[in-house]
Amino acid sequence: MKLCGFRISNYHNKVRLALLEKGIPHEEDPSCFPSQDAAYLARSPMGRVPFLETPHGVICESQVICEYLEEAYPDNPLYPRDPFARAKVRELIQVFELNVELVARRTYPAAFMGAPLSDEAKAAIKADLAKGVRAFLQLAKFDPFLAGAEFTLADCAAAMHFPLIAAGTQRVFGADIFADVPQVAAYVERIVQRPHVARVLADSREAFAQLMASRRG
Ligand SMILES: N[C@@H](CCC(=O)N[C@@H](CS)C(=O)NCC(=O)O)C(=O)O
Repeated sequence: MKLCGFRISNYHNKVRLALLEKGIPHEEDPSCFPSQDAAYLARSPMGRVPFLETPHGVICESQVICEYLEEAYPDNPLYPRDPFARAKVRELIQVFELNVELVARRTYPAAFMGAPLSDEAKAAIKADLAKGVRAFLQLAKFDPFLAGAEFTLADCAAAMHFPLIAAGTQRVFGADIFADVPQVAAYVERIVQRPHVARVLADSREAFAQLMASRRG
């Protein structure tokens, strides 16, 4: 089993964290970067990271990969047993990723690569984010984990997405979109106490610093 991607990617890190939390032996190829080359597209049809090489073939899409891991490796579960509770965790992940992370993602080229972003585009992102954040906060429990009493895949996703969303929106709007939500700051402080979360985030920061240094050089 090989996780292919790069450690700056929050979606790569979400899967890496799930692998570590579940204790699944794996290799990592942290040198795969998004590409539209035919050879890369054969492994990752949208040319994105992450993808997982398994003995049976390749799987892309972080959530699908995590669902596969959960089914193929039932030990150390990252979903509750009860079907309704499982659905609520999936709902939380999907609402967060589709309506918050994917919307905040529209700030990343401007925030991290100096790309232009018009005032109209900024206003549209802000309006879409307001809807997504409201929906997400309606569902999130923070008690103490995102979906309630147990650490779940929702935490694997959120623990990796929050820092990037914070950095992107801070740089583009001058304030983290969650700045006025104290439950989020408290949650982030709490979740980094978990050794695997701390390790994956530290590796991500190191990879980001290396990328910046290589660009300067
Ligand atoms: N829905 C995908 C999103 C993955 C994604 O957006 N990956 C980014 C890096 S964090 C990427 O490869 N971007 C390049 C592109 O979209 O062409 C997943 O969950 O795996």
